[in-house]
Amino acid sequence: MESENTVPDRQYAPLDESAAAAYAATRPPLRRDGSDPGEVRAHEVGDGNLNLVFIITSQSGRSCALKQALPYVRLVGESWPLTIQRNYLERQAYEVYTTITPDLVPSIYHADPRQALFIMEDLSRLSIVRGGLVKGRMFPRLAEDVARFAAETMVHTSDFYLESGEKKRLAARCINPELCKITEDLVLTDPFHDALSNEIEPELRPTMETLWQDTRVQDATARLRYAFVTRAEALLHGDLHSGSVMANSEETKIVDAEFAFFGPMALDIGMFIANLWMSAIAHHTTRPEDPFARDILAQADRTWRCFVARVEALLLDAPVWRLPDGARRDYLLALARDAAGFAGAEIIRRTIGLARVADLESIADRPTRLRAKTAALAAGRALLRESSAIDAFEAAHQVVRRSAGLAF
Ligand code: SR1
Ligand code: MG
Repeated sequence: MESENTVPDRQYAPLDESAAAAYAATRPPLRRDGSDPGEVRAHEVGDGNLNLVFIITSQSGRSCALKQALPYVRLVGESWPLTIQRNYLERQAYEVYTTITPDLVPSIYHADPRQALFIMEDLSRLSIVRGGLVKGRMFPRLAEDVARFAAETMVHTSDFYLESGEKKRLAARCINPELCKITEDLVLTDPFHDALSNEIEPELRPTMETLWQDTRVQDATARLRYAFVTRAEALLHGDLHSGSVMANSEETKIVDAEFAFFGPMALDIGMFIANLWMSAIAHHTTRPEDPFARDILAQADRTWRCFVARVEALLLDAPVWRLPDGARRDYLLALARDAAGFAGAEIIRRTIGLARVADLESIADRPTRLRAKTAALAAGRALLRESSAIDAFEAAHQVVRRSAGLAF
């Protein structure tokens, strides 16, 4: 797994809280126009799988966040080295996003590639959406904002909006082999065979054994993996799940863009909707009488409708390459089918693979958790089996409702 990118620069050293505070005290936004920020404190809050994240506050009342890549996968430990260059790639992705959807990404104030860190806006006013959904909190702008982010950033970085050479040069700058390999393995390969990275509760093993022998599932995942590794269509976030979105009732920010790469356009939206579906399944299983599951399902539905409406409008207005009507219809149908397929793979992975979701894992009562995971696996499997034949994404919603037993 070692490559030259995983060997940190000699200047690189992971920061602790006091070093992070000292570092930020002399840089923007805490030190602005030479002003003294006073006493500066840092608190490490990173609860993701990969990085250090410090929230830094100053006596002068300013605050910011500092994100630094660790040279290994935090979730697993130093036995799994990982390029710290991902921090540079993440910041570069924000630079592109800022030109397209500035209101939906954090402001970046300072970057230091040799230390594999950047300082960005403090987003403490927002909550990580996954955590909110687990607690039954609704985010009223979520569907519209995530759909707008996915549609706008994807289409604006595609051959429909960028001149051919410009698009290829941008795609070359966004090459992200090590993080793409994580997704190839953990999302599109390992969950579909008896891999060591999977963690399968014993009662679910027969379900997984059946899924591994399902040739339609194997065909579908092979097609998705092929699309993932070969189709450099547009700049994607690459890891757009509910843990990569922060929101409150007025605002949404997309974070954790270190998996950004040029890939198949349906990936981001399919992944995000899959995470809403898992939330709906978890809530429906734990509290079938509570309308929250139905409301989340409606948000998933709305996310797709906003997304596809925006994509279609952008395509009709494309400055570089405007598809004729028939080709545009084919393109949108392929987008819906691929999104449903990627959603299926994401659901299986987040249920039994590495980095499983709190939506399901946090269900403390074991029989209830197993029922929720069984419903999720049924939904993921049905999506994979049926996605290539759906005639619209709405059919994928029905596949999930039917297979997971979401009876509303
Ligand atoms: C080894 S990294 C595991 C997961 O963490 C990230 O947030 C991505 O989702 C990745 O797949
Ligand atoms: Mg992440």
